[in-house]
Amino acid sequence: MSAYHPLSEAQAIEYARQIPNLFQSGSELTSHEIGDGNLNLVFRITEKASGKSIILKQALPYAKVVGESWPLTLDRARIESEALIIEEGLVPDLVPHVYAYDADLALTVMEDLSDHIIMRRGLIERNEYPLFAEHIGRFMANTLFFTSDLGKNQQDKKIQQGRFINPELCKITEDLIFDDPYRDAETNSIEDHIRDAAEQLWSDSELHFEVAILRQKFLTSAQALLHGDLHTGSIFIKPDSTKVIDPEFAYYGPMGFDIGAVLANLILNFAGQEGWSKDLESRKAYRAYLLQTVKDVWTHFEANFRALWNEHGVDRVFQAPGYQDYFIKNLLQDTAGFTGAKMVRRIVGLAHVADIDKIEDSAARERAQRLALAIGTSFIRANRQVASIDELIAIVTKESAV
Ligand code: SR1
Ligand code: MG
Repeated sequence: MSAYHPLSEAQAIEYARQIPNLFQSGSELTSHEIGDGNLNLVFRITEKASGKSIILKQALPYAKVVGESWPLTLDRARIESEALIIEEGLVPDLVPHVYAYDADLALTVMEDLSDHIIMRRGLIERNEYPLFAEHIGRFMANTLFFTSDLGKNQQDKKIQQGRFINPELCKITEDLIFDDPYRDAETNSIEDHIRDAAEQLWSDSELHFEVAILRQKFLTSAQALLHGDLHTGSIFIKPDSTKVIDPEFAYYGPMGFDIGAVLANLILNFAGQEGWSKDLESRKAYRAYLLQTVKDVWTHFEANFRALWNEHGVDRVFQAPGYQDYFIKNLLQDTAGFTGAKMVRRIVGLAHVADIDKIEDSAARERAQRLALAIGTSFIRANRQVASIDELIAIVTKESAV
C-alpha cells in the first residue's frame, strides 16, 4: 500500500524535522502552505532561531486548479526533481538546489528562494531585470543543447528520454494549448466581451492548419529535454539572480516550445500594460523594455547555443556547412509559432495569466485580450515564414499600433 497522503502544515514540520543535517534538533519550526500555482502544495518551513528555511513541494493526485475530478499522476514529482537535478548539473546558478526527493509522498525538498519574487509579479509591478535575458538565454541554450542529439551522446539521450515520457502532463498541454482554444471546449474560459474573437478562432481553418503543424511538432519532435512550462510564473527573480523552478511538465519535445513560453509571457505582459499604468509615456517606456528583452532573450539564446554547438557538438554530420544556420532558422520559426499558441491559450483557454486577468478596468482588459489574440495569431501564422527576431518584434509593434 502506498504511504502517500497530502501533508498538512503541521505534518510538513514533522517531515522537515526528520531530514538529516538541516535544522537543529528540537528547534522551533514554522510552516506555511504558500502554493499559488495550478497543481501542487508548497510548504515553506522556517527555523525561527536561525531564519533558515526550505521548501517542501508535494504533488496532489489531482489538478488543484480544477479539483479532484481531474486526476493527475504523482510521478510528475519525480519528473520535476530529476529535471531540476539535470538542470543544476548544466546551469547551477539558475535553478534551486534539490536536497531530497521522496517518491512515496511525491515530495521534493528544495532550496527556498524567498529573497526572489515570482517574475510574473515582478513584471506586473513593472520592474526591470537587466540580467534576465542573459540568464534565461543561457539557461535555455545549455539545457536544450546538452540534452539534445547535438550535445549529448545519442544513445544516452534515448535512455534519458525514457525517463521523461510524461504522458499525462503532455496531454494537458496537447489539449489546453493545441486543441481547446480552437473549438468551443467546455474547459475554455472566455469573457463575454471577447466571445466574437474566440468564435473567429474556432472558424479560422487557415489558422487551424498552422496549429496542426505546431501540435504535430509538440507530439513528435523529441529534440531536447524541455522545461515544458517555462512561463514567468515558473521563474523566481531579483535584479541580480534568476532561478527557474517547476519543471514538472518536462519531456523530450521541440526546443522552440520553451523559448516560445518565455517570449509569450513577456508579450502577454506587454499586451496588458494599459491596465498597469495610467501614464502613457511610462507605459511606452515599459513596453520598449519588454520588447528589447524579447529581442535580447533570443539573441543571448542564439549566441550561447551556437557557441556550445561549435565547441561541444557531438555529431560530425551536423558540422556540415550551413546546417547550423538552417537549424537556427527553423528553431526561430518554431519559436514564433509556439509563442503565438501560448499567448492564445492564456486568453481563451482554461488557465489565464494575472498580467491580463487582474486588470480591473474591463474595457482596458478587453483591449489587452484582443491585442494578445492579434499578436498571438499573427505569430502562429508566421511560424513557417519568419527569418529574424526583428520581424517578430515588428509584428508586435504593428499590432499594438492599431
Ligand atoms: C491544469 S494545469 C493548467 C496549466 O497550469 C500549468 O502551469 C500549465 O501551464 C498548464 O497548462
Ligand atoms: Mg507550474
